[in-house]
Amino acid sequence: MNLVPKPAYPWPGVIRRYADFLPVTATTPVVTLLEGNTPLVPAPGFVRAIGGKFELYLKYEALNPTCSFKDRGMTMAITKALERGAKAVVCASTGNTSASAAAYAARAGLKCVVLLPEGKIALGKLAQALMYGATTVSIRGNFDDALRIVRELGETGLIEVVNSINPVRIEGQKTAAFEICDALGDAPDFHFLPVGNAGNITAYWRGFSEYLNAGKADTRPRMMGWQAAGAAPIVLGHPVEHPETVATAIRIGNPASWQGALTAASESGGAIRSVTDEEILHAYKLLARTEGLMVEPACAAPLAGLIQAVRAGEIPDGSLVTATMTGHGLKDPDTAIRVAGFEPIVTDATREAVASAIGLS
Ligand code: AN7
Repeated sequence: MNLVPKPAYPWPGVIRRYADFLPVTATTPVVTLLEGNTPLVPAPGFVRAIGGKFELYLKYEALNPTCSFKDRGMTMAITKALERGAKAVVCASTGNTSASAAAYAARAGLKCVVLLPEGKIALGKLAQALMYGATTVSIRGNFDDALRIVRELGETGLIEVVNSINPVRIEGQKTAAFEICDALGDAPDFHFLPVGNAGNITAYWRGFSEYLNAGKADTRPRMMGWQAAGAAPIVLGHPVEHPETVATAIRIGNPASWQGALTAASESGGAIRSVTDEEILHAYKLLARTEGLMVEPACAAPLAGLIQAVRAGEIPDGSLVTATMTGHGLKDPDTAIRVAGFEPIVTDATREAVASAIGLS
């Protein structure tokens, strides 16, 4: 297979890096923004702050080209759409999928249509969809309504769906699990991540499983998936008609990959659980202040979950724990400014005034 990276690009993007594990051939027209290869950042300060005695590494997916993990799946979805000769793609989104689809479609020269729940999209994500030139439709409904409409549009055969109901999205996203194993030398003991439409937990479990089968890891982690309490259909065991949470990314009441999440949890000896918005916002701020990492609120769900698990004595001392930080904190500046807890101090433009304001005089 002639998928060898050009020397000018030390990191070739996830399709070329993991081609042996993906449904591509030498002639596949790869559309990439060189996504993947995101840092696995140690978080000892956060662990200390929550009273744990284990190692925690955060897969900081915020550093993908559109600042979320969606780019791993979208490089595959847009590549395969182009390979099949599609002219237009469509997705429903709580924000990050639309940002990613819009960017990769722009790069491929495809038309992109995104359906968003009106008023429930973080500001940065909306800015991305508009800037990349996607036809942006705000529907008077939630993500689940948007996904239903997208499925119906896809059935016309005139437009290609790039939500994670498109199986190649999951294929691309599993590469994050490969990278974690490559970085650590084996799989972790536990992996924590947020659950919305449940595509990512399905993808990680597939990735960890394929690496085990390929002899590239000796174990698989317990998969610990976290929903927001107001949008926790998998935990409750039934769809939620009106999901609500501050973590708008995971404001989803009827996840498409519901079964995949249940399989990941049960086969791995893990669990799908929920955390309240209050717990989410606490962990959101704690991470920023103990580690200098700003993530979007959805990423704080697994961190809040980790706090719960530590309190319950479920994380043995010395464990190796990883967690996916799925999206960048700058995507949702409104929430950050609203919950930060303080505002800029306004002073006259003199040394004396500033010194007095900061308590130096
Ligand atoms: C930051 O963009 O569903 O469980 O339409 O943006 O795989 O859905 C986003 C989901 C976690 C949940 N963290 O992942 C969308 C969308 C962030 C997210 C999730 C999302 P899945």
